[in-house]
Amino acid sequence: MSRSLRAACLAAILLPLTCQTALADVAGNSPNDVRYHGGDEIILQGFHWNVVREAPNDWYNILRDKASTVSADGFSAIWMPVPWRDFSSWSDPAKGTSGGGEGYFWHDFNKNGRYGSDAQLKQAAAALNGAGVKVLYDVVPNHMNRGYPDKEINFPAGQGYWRNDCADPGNYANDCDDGDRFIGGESDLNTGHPDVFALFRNEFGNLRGNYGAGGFRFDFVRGYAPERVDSWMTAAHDDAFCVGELWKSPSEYQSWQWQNTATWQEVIKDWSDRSDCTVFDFALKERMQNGSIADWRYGLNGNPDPRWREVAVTFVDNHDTGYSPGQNGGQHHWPLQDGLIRQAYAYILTTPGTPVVYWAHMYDWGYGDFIRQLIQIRRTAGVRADSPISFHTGYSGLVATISGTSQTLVIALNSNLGNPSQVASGTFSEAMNGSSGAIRVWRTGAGSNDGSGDTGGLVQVGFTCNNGVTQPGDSVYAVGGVAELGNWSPASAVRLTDTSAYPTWKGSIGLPAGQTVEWKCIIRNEADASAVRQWQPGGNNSVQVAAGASTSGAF
Ligand code: 7SA
Ligand code: CA
Ligand code: CA
Repeated sequence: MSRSLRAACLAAILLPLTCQTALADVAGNSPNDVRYHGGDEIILQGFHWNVVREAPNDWYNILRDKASTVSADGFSAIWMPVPWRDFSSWSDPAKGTSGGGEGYFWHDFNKNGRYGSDAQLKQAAAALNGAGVKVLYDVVPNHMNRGYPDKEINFPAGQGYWRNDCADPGNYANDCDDGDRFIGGESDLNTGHPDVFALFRNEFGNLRGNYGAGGFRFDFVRGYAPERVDSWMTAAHDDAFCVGELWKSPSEYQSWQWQNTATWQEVIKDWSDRSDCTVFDFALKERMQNGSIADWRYGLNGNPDPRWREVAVTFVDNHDTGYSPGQNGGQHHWPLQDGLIRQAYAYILTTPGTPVVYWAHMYDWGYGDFIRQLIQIRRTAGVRADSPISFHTGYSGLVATISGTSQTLVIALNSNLGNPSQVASGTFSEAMNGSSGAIRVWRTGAGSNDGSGDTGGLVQVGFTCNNGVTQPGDSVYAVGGVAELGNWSPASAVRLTDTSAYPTWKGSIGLPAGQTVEWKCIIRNEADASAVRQWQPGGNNSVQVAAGASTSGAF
């Protein structure tokens, strides 16, 4: 924000709306009518594999209480666990794995499962939606635990409801299933049967109407036709966000299927074309696993065509591929090597597609501050699912230029690139320099040396507010005289997230280097930004912004 506009904002202090820096949540489908909710989403995976064992029957309460933090961290949506109860329990002695109850082997749509009760789910969904975080439910229409005793869903055998009702289940062409089987196939539902189709259509409508669904994550989509998903979305929640999990390598397709000799990108893009949903970018995941960092450009989100980039949902790891706190370390079917996790988050959070952050990385394993900073860089630059991206070879590692709606970014990961002017024109300032130079991000625009005397670049400043005694639902925020502190508008103030020494509140906030910034502590309601309970008394706090600076105030 230029100095003149900043001055105008200060003068317009009584009209905070003119200085809102919070970005609106854009809705609507893509130009090809894919349900990507405006292409400006940043998603948190709101669970890991072991939460039903680490926090049995309490996970919905934890999500309810975490809602304002998830919002303050910059997420616009959360991928919720499967809401249907699953009392299964299994172990595979050969592989030394075990589990059950996570929702993927559900037995009916009753919501009183191992994540918490129906009422607690409603509370969590209300808190998240209230904090501006859309709720995306994981749904599993391919199969169910038909063997469970007192189910509320009963499809009798032999009437076409099940895959194996129609013909020889081994005969791919003649069974009641328009997709792959889940393991043996005896649990697979025939989603083409009108009653089965209606069962799920009605439940998706119920999740929308009564559980605040802002969209869905479709599980095991290899197991049923993509057209089925499009029909369900059209009938139950047409312009909501949807994403499909198509985790199936080309070599897993039959030799006579075109996918067998196609690329991972072509396989998942075809699924998106037929479902009109976004799709997890397993093309990028495969390159992260098997390629060099320069090869990450071959993910779907790096495709030269924006119509391809914009349907990618990028991720580093999830509850299947990655580790999880607790039993067996989770499933870790395809974990990214630790040494690339920061580079991978730097990549997906500064490039096109819709990024997803794994819960354990954000809140269990200490990557939170790093990811928060990257989310702020993405938001400030206005990077979208379809943003233009160009890759620069001739340097080691990965170097790319991304054109956001507000700023241009240059990223250099594990690279010997010296500075951005080698690959892009414009005046850049450093936005991030991490992992001993292995992760560098520069940007043009606000904060750069635009001749207004700003010396460009944001540095992290430690903020402390003492004696911040608050009521539930209220938090302590920092508000002050620069855009990064909301230009004195409480609605754009920055929530301090570290309450480990309550009633002392702490936080790290990026501020323009070289400036003297005035600010105050305030106590504000999290959900209602206009409800300011208390301003810090006395004069303003002041800080000279430089690397390692810190500043404090007290009520
Ligand atoms: O190997 C990793 C990769 O290495 C790379 O080098 C490879 C990649 O191709 C290669 O290039 O990826 C391969 O391996 C992946 C992981 O298995 C495969 C992928 O296709 C393949 O290429 O991914 C598949 O498996 C994932 C777990 C699925 C993918 O969609 C699927 O494509 N993920 C989602 C699906 C499910 C199931 O809903 C969830 O599974 C995931 O969390 C979700 O994200 O009577 C019933 C019955 C019998 O039918 C069975 O025979 C019997 O065994 C019961 C018993 N089944 C039990 C299972 O054996 C047991 O494992 C079942 C009741 O419980 C468990 O199943 C779990 C599953 O283990 C777990 O991951 C399931 C239900 O609780 O929940 C989860
Ligand atoms: Ca949106
Ligand atoms: Ca199936």
